[in-house]
Amino acid sequence: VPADDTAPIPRTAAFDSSLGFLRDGYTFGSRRFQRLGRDVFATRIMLKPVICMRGPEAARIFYDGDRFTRQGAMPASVRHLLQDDGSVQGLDGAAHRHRKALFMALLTDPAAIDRLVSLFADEWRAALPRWQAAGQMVLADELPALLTRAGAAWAGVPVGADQLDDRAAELEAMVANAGRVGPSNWWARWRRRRTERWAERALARFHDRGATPTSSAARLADHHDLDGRRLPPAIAAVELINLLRPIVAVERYIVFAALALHEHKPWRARFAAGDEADLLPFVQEVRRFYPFFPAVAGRVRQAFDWQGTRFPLGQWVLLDIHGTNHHPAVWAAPESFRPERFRDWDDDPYRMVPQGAGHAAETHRCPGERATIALVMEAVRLLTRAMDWRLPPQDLSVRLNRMPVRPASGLAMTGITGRP
Ligand code: MYR
Repeated sequence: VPADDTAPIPRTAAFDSSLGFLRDGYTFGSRRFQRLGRDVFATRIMLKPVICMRGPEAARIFYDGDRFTRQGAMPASVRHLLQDDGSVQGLDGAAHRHRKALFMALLTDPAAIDRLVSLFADEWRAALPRWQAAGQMVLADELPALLTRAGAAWAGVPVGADQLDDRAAELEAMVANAGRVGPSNWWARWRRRRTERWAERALARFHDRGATPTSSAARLADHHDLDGRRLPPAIAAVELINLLRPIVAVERYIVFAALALHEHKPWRARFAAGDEADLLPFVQEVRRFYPFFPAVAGRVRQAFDWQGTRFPLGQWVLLDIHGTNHHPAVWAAPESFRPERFRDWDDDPYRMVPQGAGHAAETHRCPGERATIALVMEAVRLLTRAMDWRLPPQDLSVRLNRMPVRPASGLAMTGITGRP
């Protein structure tokens, strides 16, 4: 909590924090906010001056009012796997809102979410006999294929059995390598080109059919930008990947939800008994508590003053998302897993920011949060009511210096039996 938030922004003792960022990972910001006694500090990463901030007020400044652009804010290693040139994440202002409206329409319609969830549950139930026959499986290894098939069918570009493993591995590699640099990142980028070619071919089928587009892919193929033109095929392909890749990334929340069920057995028993009163609070707490996206980055496109400091044009800024979700002045006992805290949740869009802050239609906040929550809720139902399982001894550690991270073992489950 800032003692005097008009005093100049403190600097880290280190001239450059690149090594600290690699070493501390998700806790990079929190450690320094704590040490410096402010929710904002200045340092350098990769020798570039950066201002890091956390908390609801910082989230509001970062997300609202068109102050920031994502152009030039992320290193190429992240950008090419998660965003790519010409995609909705890189647009600003009116052009962004127009393209974003399509994503909002596709991802927030309750019927569309229900359809995605039921396709996912079908995939899960179809895999169950195989898991049961094997007596074991690694949850993190199984989920990408389930989510890829469900997501692709939902989007209207079904993936056949012959293509499923490749597409699932490519989409998962984009997520897994987003925070890495060097050969594994280049490999994921190289593989991504295959996904892009597949997506372009899949979308080409929708052109010039004359019918009203209904599926998400068809609507993407038919989308017109503000200039009145259809998206170039390469951009439409990137946007199709922007629908599918994050659906596969939900795997990470599902793995953490399973870990939470294992570590907090009373919740598992309650959901198994069919008591869903706290299912949404449980999933919200999974999204708050476990590490997913560490921080979002922006560059100032409209200079402003905040916290006694000028944020000049071009200034590089990191909003610490994980740190905001664990802010000790915002959350009681932030390091405890307590779904109860979300029972009377006021939906404050600047406090709970696992997928960004503010209002998704106007900002770069994720448009797929409701779909994410619905998928994780369904996964918890399946994990507690459709099957029995246990976690044999394994390495469940969550290494906070790996971004993104999941439990080291990926959650190896044994004793799998389906329930009627
Ligand atoms: C998506 O596919 O767009 C959704 C989420 C993917 C989560 C990946 C987390 C990446 C870590 C990036 C490090 C950024 C450092 C500022």
